[in-house]
Order: sequence, then structure tokens, then C-alpha cells
Amino acid sequence: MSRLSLTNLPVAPAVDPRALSIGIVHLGLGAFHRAHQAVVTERAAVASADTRWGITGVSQRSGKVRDQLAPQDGLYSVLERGLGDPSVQVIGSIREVLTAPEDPDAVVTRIADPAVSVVTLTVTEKGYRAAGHGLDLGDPEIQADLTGRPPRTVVGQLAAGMARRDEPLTIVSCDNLVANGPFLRKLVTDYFEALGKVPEVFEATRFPASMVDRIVPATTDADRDEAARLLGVRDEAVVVAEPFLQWVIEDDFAGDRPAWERGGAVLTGDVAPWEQAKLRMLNATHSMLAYLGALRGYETIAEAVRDDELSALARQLMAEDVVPTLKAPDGLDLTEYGASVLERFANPALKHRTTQVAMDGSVKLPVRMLGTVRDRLAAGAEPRVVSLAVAAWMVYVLKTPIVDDPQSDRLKAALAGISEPAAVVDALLGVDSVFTPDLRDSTVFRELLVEHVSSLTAGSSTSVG
Ligand code: CS2
Repeated sequence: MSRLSLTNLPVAPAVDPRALSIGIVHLGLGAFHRAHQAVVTERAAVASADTRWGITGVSQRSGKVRDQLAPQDGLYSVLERGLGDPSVQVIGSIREVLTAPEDPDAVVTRIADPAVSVVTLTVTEKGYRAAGHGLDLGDPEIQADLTGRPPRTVVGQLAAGMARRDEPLTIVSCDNLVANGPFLRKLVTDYFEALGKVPEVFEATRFPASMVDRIVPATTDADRDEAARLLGVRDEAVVVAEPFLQWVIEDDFAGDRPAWERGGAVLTGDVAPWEQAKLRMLNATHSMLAYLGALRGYETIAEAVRDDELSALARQLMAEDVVPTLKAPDGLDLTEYGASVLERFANPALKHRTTQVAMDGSVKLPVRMLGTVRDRLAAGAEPRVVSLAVAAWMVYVLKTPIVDDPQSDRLKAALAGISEPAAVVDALLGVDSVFTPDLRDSTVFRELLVEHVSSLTAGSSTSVG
């Protein structure tokens, strides 16, 4: 079967990419970006008839996406899998693909380009190379960037690009982090301080916070075959997603931006309530289902949430531990939100693997779960269900031979020769990049963890009374 390209278009994209100039650099050209910001950007370009917002996508690790997209003129499709028949749409907003390790200078040059006024990022939690609330200055790659080599880290790329600009930039983190905008601003500040040089444009550069939401599992061969069937041509770069898509962006830009609100995004003064609700309800529950589900042998999140005991625990997590810590965003009913999240997880067509959501727990837990633990403890409450979620991660790390996590060596070393529940809990509570001293020193939290790790390792049914 022939390949998707501009000269081989079964379904035309909503914009002709040849008509777009480059106005956005996106760092982290994974499936999520292609199913989320790139789609909203295309819709905005169409609705506002504005051709300035083509995207330069940057892969941070390998040339795989470039190799998939180059023969396709940057085109790819989004295969939407909901409860009805799947549908497919070709997206035309990506104008250029760069592979950072192969051409780090080109990335900096693009960020410095005066026609670019917005940089967006989806580089995952670990891509920020943070330690606590600041930049990990002990990270060898950060250290190497600070010596002045063409930068390989995301913070190094942003800093080097800014140093070459006269006009300020807006940098929009689209990762699942608490206060992602201010957090990234702090990392860049730390970098400039370590460098001993702050470019003039930094002061006026904006870092709006944003909350992104769309479930985008890794694409499988079955997805590629399905897209080919629907398109009539082969698309090696297809991404698969649920129908739901949400993007809430803090309206704080240094210069021009795409009319993203016309593409379905919400621009608002305060993203925090949205972000907290999403991280603490959706992402925490997702992770809990991933760990408990994987421990029960379920391959997908949909299978895990169809287990009555696990779905009851998911509801309990949100109602008992999370909702009391949240301020509802305007117009959002948190109980309904929780129910809708579980319905989305139950989508049987998505095949989102428990092991995919389970990865990188050491950087996900602090964002998704530990704020809830802290707030519940501060309120004098016992965080029973969220502690079960943390305990499930602990047992998952204990029982999984090769843990997919940036801290896997450290986690495995901490657990070497250990199997007794209290010892497992103490060993992992001692990993200070995950647990802060206040949590380590809480006897209430520790006892709950020991209780849950004991029942999970004993293999008894999982319930929280
Ligand atoms: C998931 C998220 O992999 C994970 O950790 O919890 O990627 C989740 O699917 C998205 O945040 C949904 O918006």
C-alpha cells in the first residue's frame, strides 16, 4: 500500500501545511503532542485563517519520528477510538522535524528565530531534570550544557535560544506537573544563575501554566493497520487517542500567539484549580489502577477498571482522599468529573497498557499523589486510599524485575535483599528524591504504608475499610 503524503492524500488536512510559516517550536515530538497541541493548533489556524503557526517539532532522543514523517511531508493521522466506530483525521500543522542529538544547533537557531514567539513542551516529568523544586545541577547532561556545548537538555536549549533573541518568548509547559509554568521558569533561572549570565529577554519571557488532557496510548501495529484501512494509504506516524481533549492555558503571553481558544482551548487567568483536579483525580487514579492492575495481571487500564474491586477503590480514592483537598474549578462538578474519568478509563478500544502508565513512578508519584497525602495529613485525616496507591507502587517496584524509571537503579539498590513489608516501606521512604522529610517522618503515613504493603504482598484481596 502506498504512503500518506501531500501527493497522496485520501483525506486532506484542514490546513495545507505548505501555506504555513513556522511560529511555534515544540520540544518533545511524541505521540501526545501530535494528538493534542498540534491538533488544537491546526483547528485554531483554520478558525482564524492565520498561517503563522506552523510547528517545528523537536525529537529529544532519536530520529524515529523524523524518519516516519519525512517521507510523509510531515503529515500524520490521529486515529480516534471511542465507543463507536474509529475515525481518522490527517493533521497538517507540523512543518519541520528536528532531531536534537543529531543537530542541536538547529534547535537553538529555531528557538532564536524572530518569527517564533511560542515554544511548547511535552518532554515528560523526567525530561525537566529537576531535583525537588529546582534544576538538578548534579545531572551530568546539565553540567555538560553549562560548559557551553550545543545543548542537549531541554533547559539548555531554551536558555541558549533565549540568549540569541532580542524579542521575548512565551514558553508553555504542557507536562503533568504542579504549576508547570512557574516550575519551568525556576529551572531556567537556576540554569542562568549557574551560568552567571542572564540574557536581557529573560525578564520579559512568560511561562504560562497549562493543563493538558487526552489519553494517548502508545500506537500499536493494530492501530497502524486500522488507520491504513480507513485512509487507504499507509501512515507510519499515526497516533491513537480517545475522543476527549482538553487544554486550559494561563493567558499570559509575551507576544503573539495562535488563537488556541478558537481551536478548543480555554484561556484563563488561573489554571491551578484545573491542574490540581486533573493531576490528583485523573492521573493519581490512573497510576493507582496501573500498579494495582499490573499486580493483578491486567494488561490494560480498561481491564483494571472493569475489576469491581479496583473501580470501587478508584472511586474511593477520589471521593475520600482527593476531593476534600481540592477547590473545584469554576463550572466543574468534581463528583461528575471523577465519574467521567472512570468512564474514559473503561474505553475498551484504547488498550492503554498498565505498564505504560506505571513507568516513571518516582517522578509521577510526587506530582500525582504526595500532595494529597500531605494535605490530608495536615488536615489531621488518615490518607488511607492514597496510601494504598503509594503502597501499590512500592510493591510494583519490589516485584517487577526491570522497572522502567529514571531512578530504577536507586530503587532496586534500596530494595536489595529486602522483602519484609516494614523494611520495604522504610527503604523506599528513604529515597529522598521521591519522599520529602515531612512525609518520611509521618508515623501515620508510614503505618498505613506498612499495612497496605503487607496485604498486597500477602496477596489478600485489596480493600480499604
Ligand atoms: C498517564 C497520562 O501515562 C500516564 O502516566 O496517566 O499520560 C494520562 O493518560 C494523561 O495525562 C491524560 O491526559
